[in-house]
This record gives sequence, C-alpha cells and structure tokens, in this order.
Amino acid sequence: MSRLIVISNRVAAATGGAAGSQGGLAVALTAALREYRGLWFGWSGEVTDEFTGQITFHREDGVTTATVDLEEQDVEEYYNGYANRTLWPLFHYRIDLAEYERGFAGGYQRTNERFAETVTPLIEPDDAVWVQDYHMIPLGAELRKRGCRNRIGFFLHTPWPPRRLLLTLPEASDLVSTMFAYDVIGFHTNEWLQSFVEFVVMECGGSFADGVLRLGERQIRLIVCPIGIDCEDFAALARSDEARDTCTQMRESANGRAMMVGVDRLDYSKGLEERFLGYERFLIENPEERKEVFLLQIAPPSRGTVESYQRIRSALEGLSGRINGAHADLDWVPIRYVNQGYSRGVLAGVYRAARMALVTPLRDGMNLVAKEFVAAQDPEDPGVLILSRFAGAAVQLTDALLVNPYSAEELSDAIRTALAMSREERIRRWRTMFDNIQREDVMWWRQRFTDTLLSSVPT
Ligand code: ADQ
Repeated sequence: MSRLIVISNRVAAATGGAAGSQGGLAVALTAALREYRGLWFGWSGEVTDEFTGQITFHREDGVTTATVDLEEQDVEEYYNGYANRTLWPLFHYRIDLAEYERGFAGGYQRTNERFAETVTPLIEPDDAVWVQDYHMIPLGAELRKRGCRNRIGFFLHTPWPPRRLLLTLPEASDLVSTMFAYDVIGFHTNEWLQSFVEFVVMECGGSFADGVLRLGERQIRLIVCPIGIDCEDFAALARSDEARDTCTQMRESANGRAMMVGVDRLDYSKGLEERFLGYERFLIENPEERKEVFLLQIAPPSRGTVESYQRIRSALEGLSGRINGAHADLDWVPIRYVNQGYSRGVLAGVYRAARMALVTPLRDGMNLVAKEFVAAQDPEDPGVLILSRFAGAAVQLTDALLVNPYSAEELSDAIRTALAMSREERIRRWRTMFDNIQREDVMWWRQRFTDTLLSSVPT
C-alpha cells in the first residue's frame, strides 16, 4: 500500500495537545496518516536566522511529523504577505483588501521552493502526496521540477474566486498553470470548482469534460469534496461533563432569555459587522421582543499583525459598544462580545445552550462552526441554524434558515422566524442536517479524496 505524505503550512499534530482540543481537520488527517503510515510536513511556526532546511521529526500516536523553520523574511512575504494579504482576501472576493506586491509573490515562490527542496528527499517512489490549501499552490510544480513522479493531489479549503476577480492578480495565469502539476484537485463545492474551470478554459485555453480538465499534455481530475467534522465525536463531546457544565452555566446566566451564538475567528470574511447590524435591526424592529434575546459572539483574534485584521477588530469593538450603549438596560446587555479561544468541550456546551446560531460569513469555503453547532444539539429540543447562503456549508445544510448576510433585513427576519419556530419544525430541520453531517463527515471527506488520488494514474 502507498504511504501518504500530507503537506500543509502548519502541522496540527506537532502542536496537537490533549484529546478534544484538536480540530476536525487534524483528526481526519492524523487518522489518514495512521492508516497509510505516512508523514505530515510543514512549517514549524518558528523563525530561524538563516534557512537551513533542517527537519525536526516528531512521532506521536503512530503519526510522524516533519517540520522546518523559516526565515523572518519568508514569514513576512510568504505567510503574512502573499498568503494572508494577497490570496486570502482575493479568494474571499475582497479585492478591495488584496495587496499585490512583487515582493510578496517572490517570497511565496521562494518559500514554496524551500519547502519542495526540503521535503523531496522524504518522498519515496510509491508515496501519494496530498498538498493542502492556498499557502502551497505552486508546491506540486516545484516537486515535479525536482523529479517527483508520484501522484500529487491538492485540496483548497477556501473558495476559488470568479474569473474576473482572479484576473486582478498580476500573476494569476502563471499561478494557475503551476496547478497542472497536480493529478487531482478538490474543492468544497461545485461553485468553486466551476470558477476554476472557467478561468482555465477562458484564460489559459484549457478544456473540460467528465471531471477532467486538460491543458496541453497535462490533465487534472477535479472533484467536489465538501469537508465535514467528526460528527460522532462532537456529538459525544456535547454530552460530556465539561459541555454539560458549560451548558448549565450558560443557561443560568441567560436568565430565561434566548441565547444566540456566533463563533468565528476574527476575520473580515466572517461577516461579523454585518451580523451585528442585522441584530441591531432586529432590536429596533422588534421592541417588544428585544429583551428576550441576547447575542454571545465569541471571536478570538487571528492574524493580528495584518492591518486589515487590526481594523476589523477595532470596528467591531466600536460597533458592539455603540449597540450596547444605545440599547442596554439595567438588567440586560444585547451583545456579549468575547475575544478568546475555548476548548472544544466548552464550545460544544455553548452551542448546546444556544437557541440559535448566527453563522453568516460573507464568503466561506465551507464553515465548520455551522456543522459543529448542529452536531452539538439536543435531538429533543434543537436550536435553529441561521446560515449564510455564501458559505460552502449552505449547499449541504439546506434546512438551515438561509440568509443573505449583507441584508440586515433578512437577518432580522430570520432571527424573528427562529424565535417563533415550533419544536416540531426545529426537530425536522435539525434531523435532516444532522443526517447529512453524520453521513458526509470528515472521515468520508478524506476517504473520498484519497480514494480519488490513489486511483489516479501517476504522472
Ligand atoms: P476557518 O476559516 O478557520 O477554516 P471554520 O471552518 O469555521 O473556519 O473553522 C473554524 C474552527 O475554529 C472551528 O472548528 C471552530 O470550532 C474553531 N473555533 C472558532 N472560534 C473558536 C474559539 N473561540 N475557540 C476555539 N475554537 C474556535 C478554513 C476555511 C473554512 C473551512 C475550513 C476547513 O476558511 O471555510 O471550513 O478551513 O476546510
């Protein structure tokens, strides 16, 4: 059997931690690596004065990780620069925030070459290689330049932007051409896949038929492969002592009011300002009901060195302060805004205590919080999921209350509908969503991808 080599910017297992604190992606990839006896390669998160390519190996629970330190300049140009200030905003349709700098593009290319140079000696002839996400788009091509003839797959965790937006990236066609080094490319939804196809067909002269995209001599199999969560595990976590205690504590502090919850990294793609404005609209339009609810927004800061993230942070502080200032009363504050991370057990308890979740990104590859919320519900009395139409998860979770996150009116209406929803309807909607999340879980996702990759014909 082939070994599996997973390559991603960060290696979750290396920083792993206690059971229950790992994200679903780490769980799935760790399980795949255990099954295929492979290794997981990526950046250590550490900075070194001079790049040496020295690899640190770590073995835990049957999984080997291999990490490498980067120079400060690599981190600035590749990670904080091209990945977080160019590709992330562009791939989330925010060309107003995307920064196009030759220095970033050069550093991104150089760092991918460094990764390729370092990992190549670890790859054996029969191995299958699976590259993760937008940090590493040119990695496959760099591996090929170094003689790698293995099957190489790539999975994109973000959306793929529409052709006309991608055209704003000066090196778009070159970057896309490098992707023909891959044998299989996976996307969360057909919409992202179709945007990729349109770019290749219209800008590069490729052709597409039966899931196979061709450009010159090369061909790639494209698949839609929506990521899931470890549903059983998360549902069990929601019944654990930690979650139960949190749920009780939250219900007591809610004091009979319906809690609405939002859990997101503090990122402009997550639609937090629009969510606060939609909620404010609800407060204004429904004076008789407003004190029956409150919003708990949990948003740990991320990418704090990037200016656009500092801006969204202070914008949200201002907005929550303004809304609370305008509407709070002696015995009630409309928004509890918390900038911290919590253990998965505590999050599961918070989800279970909530009457509804507001998951309203402006654009999101998938969104796992929506799935975690559904998995954590009490089947006899589940909460309501309000979900953005523009999250990949909306394709699968059609029984959520789907909203346009840009429309404060739709958000306000959805909150009112959720509050009035009968238990029967909540149970019916929840059941359908839970069945989907259980069926297409994270193990299903990685199996679907690795099966496609392993059945592809090596280059
Ligand atoms: P993210 O943009 O990080 O992922 P998401 O899919 O929602 O977004 O995953 C966030 C994860 O972080 C969830 O597991 C959530 O529980 C956790 N989390 C959020 N806030 C937390 C807090 N305060 N404390 C602890 N944990 C917290 C990217 C893409 C998504 C895609 C995933 C997987 O942007 O679209 O779904 O990858 O492919």
